[in-house]
Amino acid sequence: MLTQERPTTHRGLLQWVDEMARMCKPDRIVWCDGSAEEAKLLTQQAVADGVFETLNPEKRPDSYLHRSNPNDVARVEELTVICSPTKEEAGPTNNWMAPDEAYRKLGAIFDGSMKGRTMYVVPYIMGPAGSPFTKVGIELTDSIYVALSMGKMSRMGKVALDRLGAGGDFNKGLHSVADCDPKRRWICHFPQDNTIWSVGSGYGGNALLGKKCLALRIASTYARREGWLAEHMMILEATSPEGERRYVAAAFPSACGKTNFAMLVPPPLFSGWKLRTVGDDIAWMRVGEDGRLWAVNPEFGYFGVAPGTNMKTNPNAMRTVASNSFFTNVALTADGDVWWEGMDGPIPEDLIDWKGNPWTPASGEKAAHPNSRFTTPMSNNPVLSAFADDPRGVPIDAIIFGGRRATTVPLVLQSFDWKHGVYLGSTMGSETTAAAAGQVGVVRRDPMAMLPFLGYDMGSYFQHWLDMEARIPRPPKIFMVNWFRKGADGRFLWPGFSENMRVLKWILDRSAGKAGANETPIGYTPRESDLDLRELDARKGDVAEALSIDLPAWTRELETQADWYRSLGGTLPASLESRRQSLLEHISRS
Ligand code: OXD
Ligand code: MN
Repeated sequence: MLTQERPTTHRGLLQWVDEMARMCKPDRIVWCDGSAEEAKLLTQQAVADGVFETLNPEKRPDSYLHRSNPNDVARVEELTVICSPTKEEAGPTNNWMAPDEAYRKLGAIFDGSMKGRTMYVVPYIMGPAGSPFTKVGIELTDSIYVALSMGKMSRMGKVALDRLGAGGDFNKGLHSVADCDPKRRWICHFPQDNTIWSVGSGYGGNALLGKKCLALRIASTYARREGWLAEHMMILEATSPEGERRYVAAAFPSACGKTNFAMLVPPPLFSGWKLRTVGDDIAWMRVGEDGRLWAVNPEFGYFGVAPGTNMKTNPNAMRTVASNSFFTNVALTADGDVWWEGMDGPIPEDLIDWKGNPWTPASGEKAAHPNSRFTTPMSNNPVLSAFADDPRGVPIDAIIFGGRRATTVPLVLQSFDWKHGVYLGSTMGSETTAAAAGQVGVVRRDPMAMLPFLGYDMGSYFQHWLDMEARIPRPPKIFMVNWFRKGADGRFLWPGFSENMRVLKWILDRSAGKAGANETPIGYTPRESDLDLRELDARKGDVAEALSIDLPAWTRELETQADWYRSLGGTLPASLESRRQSLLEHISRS
């Protein structure tokens, strides 16, 4: 129920809400309890305010379209800042601002920013209720869209205040869209204060503070201190026809098909396999009493990229968003449904584009913004793992790092050991998608897919990964995959999507010490005969090429990695640089 009563006796929380309200000066303060009744009332309010447009209930029940300010459609890495006490703690890959200066600068923007508006107090937990992994956050926001989205993306309301009790620790998140001016937009993190201040943007990645801000940037600093891992990884459950249940966690940079992999549908040959999603974006991993690495998905919903999602690339996502979902910056059909580029079937007539204007294919622009999104609770997912909500998490057998590389990186590679796996993760990269077919694109290094999401110094993060080895008596095996390798003519060598099951099976078998491999100077790769390629629709020679190791290309790759390592400064672990050098020597001897 919408209430102005204060449903907690936590003095620190009450004082902080008062203090922030004195600064932001909202007309009203509403404490969210996370009930279905409250979501209904807030949704009605959002429709009345024009924040949401109701979609056709016959086509898309219980679903709404939101159009953002056109200047506010994505994460803003250049305005995302780690405000640790020293610049060295933030490291060379993060923007840094002195904490005092950041509080002063953003305080001036927050001052009076909520006049005439409601401040929603949104208590939430990241992690399953009752789990030792779980962290509490409170987000104060003047955006009804954010308050409602937090109810889909996190376990929100009473459950969090119950967990917090009268004196527990919580993340203090303050958010205001303010005047949505890109010149007055900042996303600042204060790890030492367990605080996030985000102003000037309503976009999910900037404004749903539980996700990238808390579950990755702030949590990564806790993870380092407390000896666990907070990672930009999906978690997938795979049960074999014999009933053996295994788990993998996989990191891919944004827009490399992570959500698709998390909802993979096996091809007909593998129909005896059951694949289930535990998480699609974030994994928190701790060492369990059995010495294995156990993971939870701290989130409760998916905030996925809509364009390109269809019944071939991700049928389970299409089923997930069939109802009870929010859509941001997609196109609207004449009959009140949503549409985006890449959706199945012909392009509907009379579309309204993401900015609210009539659209035809001749318009010369995309109807849906390329970063348009769906927001949907994980309970909608028809292939949700029965263990997605398990407070203990799930035991991870394999960690997978993936990127988008037209050349050099083979379809799959297994590291020699944990340290070599950390080395692979630390150098992973993706080619810019603008790269012309067949040409070597510009590689952006995105270690462990964490470049935009790490809350501290990158070299120290690599050291933390190396240190974890001694803490995990039964560590997962580490792999690298590349679904995107191309032949000389620019064609993809591997069909991808469902067929990635074949690679997953090899990874699971290798983790269990079962499948064969070829030992190359840069790691283990399957021979064609080690993969189950029956019924695969691929041109002769393509798979062999996708698996091949091009040693001159690897020599160039290892040489360019030197620049990346040098850019990280003095905290880069020496063992990683010596591993790079020894791999180069290994190649030159082979
Ligand atoms: C995301 C991202 O939204 O990685 O998950 O950008
Ligand atoms: Mn992500």
